[in-house]
Amino acid sequence: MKFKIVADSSADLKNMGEEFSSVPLKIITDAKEYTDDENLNVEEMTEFLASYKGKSSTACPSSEDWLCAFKNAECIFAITITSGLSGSFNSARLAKEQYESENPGSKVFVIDSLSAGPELKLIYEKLKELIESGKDFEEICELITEYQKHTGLFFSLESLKNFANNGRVSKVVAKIVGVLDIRLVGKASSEGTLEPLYKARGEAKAISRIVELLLENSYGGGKLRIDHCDNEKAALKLKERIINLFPGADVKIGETYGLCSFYAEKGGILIGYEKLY
Ligand code: X90
Repeated sequence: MKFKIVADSSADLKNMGEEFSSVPLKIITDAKEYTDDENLNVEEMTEFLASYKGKSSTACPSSEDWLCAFKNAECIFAITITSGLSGSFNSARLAKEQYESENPGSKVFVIDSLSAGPELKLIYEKLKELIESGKDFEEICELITEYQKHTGLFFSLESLKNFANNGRVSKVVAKIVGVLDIRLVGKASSEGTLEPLYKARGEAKAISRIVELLLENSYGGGKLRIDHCDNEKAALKLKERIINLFPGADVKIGETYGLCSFYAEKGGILIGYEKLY
């Protein structure tokens, strides 16, 4: 196989065909461990976690996990969840070193998404398009790096419990949501961390705020990908607002898989979008 795209499971991509592999992260509790692969029953996991009182955490893939996914390909693009919050990027980089030295002539380009969920989907789609257009490896590396400068991620979260319990946001920030119907609207910062922007009371306000943020951040009707955690209603509402503003916009709705469901929690929505500049 000449080209292969590999992404960790934070990309919410599964079963994308032979020239793609997803490398699972894990969701760990004292009682059960979940592997975020195509066999995971996300609904069962979220239900279990909702009533589970003990400790829970997540684990990134090892470099061996990445290595396994690279197998038999000559040119590989590996997309990771943000290095600002996870060790996945580091594991992928170690795997790249090993794969390239064990398979002379092979090339691996590791892409730190500085994001999660649907922004990785955009990177995946762009890579696929570039590969299909017949560009060579080096050219694709340059073009995808440029593309990443023109994509972003917003989110609306109803709870930050799992983020706080895992030391990935402060307890102070976590406390402002989860009460009185408050949602935290924010974005992936340039360092790939959670940047709180706005406290919205009620879903309608959160959606309006996201629309404003998109416009302020040069969204102009390009690709927009919404992944929701058990909240299709909000995703559809947001889609409708976008289509009203930009009738030709390419908007798609998907679901969060295991890892993003664990952190985004029930009701959370993640929005990856293309900027005009
Ligand atoms: O290595 C690990 O154990 C994984 C840690 C992942 C922590 C971040 C998960 C983010 C999931 C939630 C909202 C979007 C925030 C984006 C910030 C860059 C998605």
